[in-house]
Amino acid sequence: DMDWTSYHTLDEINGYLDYLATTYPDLCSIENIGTSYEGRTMNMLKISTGGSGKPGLFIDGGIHAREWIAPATVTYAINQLVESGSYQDILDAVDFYIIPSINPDGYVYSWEHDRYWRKTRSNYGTLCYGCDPNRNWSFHWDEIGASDNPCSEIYAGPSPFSEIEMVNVRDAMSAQSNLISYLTFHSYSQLWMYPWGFTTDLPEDWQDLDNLASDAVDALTAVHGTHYEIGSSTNTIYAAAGGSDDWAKGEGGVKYAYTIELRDTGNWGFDLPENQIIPTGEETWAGIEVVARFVATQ
Ligand code: 0X9
Ligand code: ZN
Repeated sequence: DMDWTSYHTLDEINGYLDYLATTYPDLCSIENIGTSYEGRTMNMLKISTGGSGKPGLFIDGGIHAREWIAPATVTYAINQLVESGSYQDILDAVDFYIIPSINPDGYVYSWEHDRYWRKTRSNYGTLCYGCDPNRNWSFHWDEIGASDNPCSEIYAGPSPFSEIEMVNVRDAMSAQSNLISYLTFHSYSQLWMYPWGFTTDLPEDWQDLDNLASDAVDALTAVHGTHYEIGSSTNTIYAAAGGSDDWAKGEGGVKYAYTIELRDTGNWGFDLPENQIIPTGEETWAGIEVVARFVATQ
């Protein structure tokens, strides 16, 4: 079981997914999508009322280890969907694929050794450990905003998809045929961003992505008044190629791909106090709900 008054270990998060699959077997199932570099099992929660041909929504968090509010917010959203009993209409119309922590080795390292660890924990014979998993995807890999230095926090890795965790997530995404949207949760800065991250150019359908982002952020802000900015990631924060969002849209064919930078804007940064987990979950869920209801119409 789970609560949102404190941050939770990887084992606790995995335990929550197991509990859901056991408690709601007609709705929740777990799929093992592979193993991490250090040998941890990566589990994906599928939330589906069954049937075929439904539109899909893929959600992940924790690609960056120290961004603890991301897995917490993703599990909060799962709780709303599955345990509140309030969203049967959404559940009837949409299949959800959710992985709260897609960099499990890094997450454990940030708990046990270095609170501010960002990368994976792979090592290919160099002095430093880890690649930036959000510079490791193959779409325009290493073109801009990434480093070839293994000691850099934005090390792109020795090759695209060198990181097994990102291979696992890519394959899990590719295995779903009808994904309309991909939401990947980070912190911090309060931004709701869409591709591209490798160029200042916008996708040809950017207006569609901007419109849905606006609707989501309006709902988010209505909950606690939290201000978010919207835009393409290059034009909102910086250019950085090899992100999962750009891959989802550019190669994965998922039209509505978003990177969401959660609270705050830098006061607490990665050390967002635990008493902000629930308010962050509440407002972010309002945004996710808007996306889910939109996906249901597709
Ligand atoms: O740099 C990142 O990976 C993300 N910001 S963070 O501070 N959480 O590290 C932003 C990623 C935006 N998307 C792309 N650049 N593709
Ligand atoms: Zn991040």
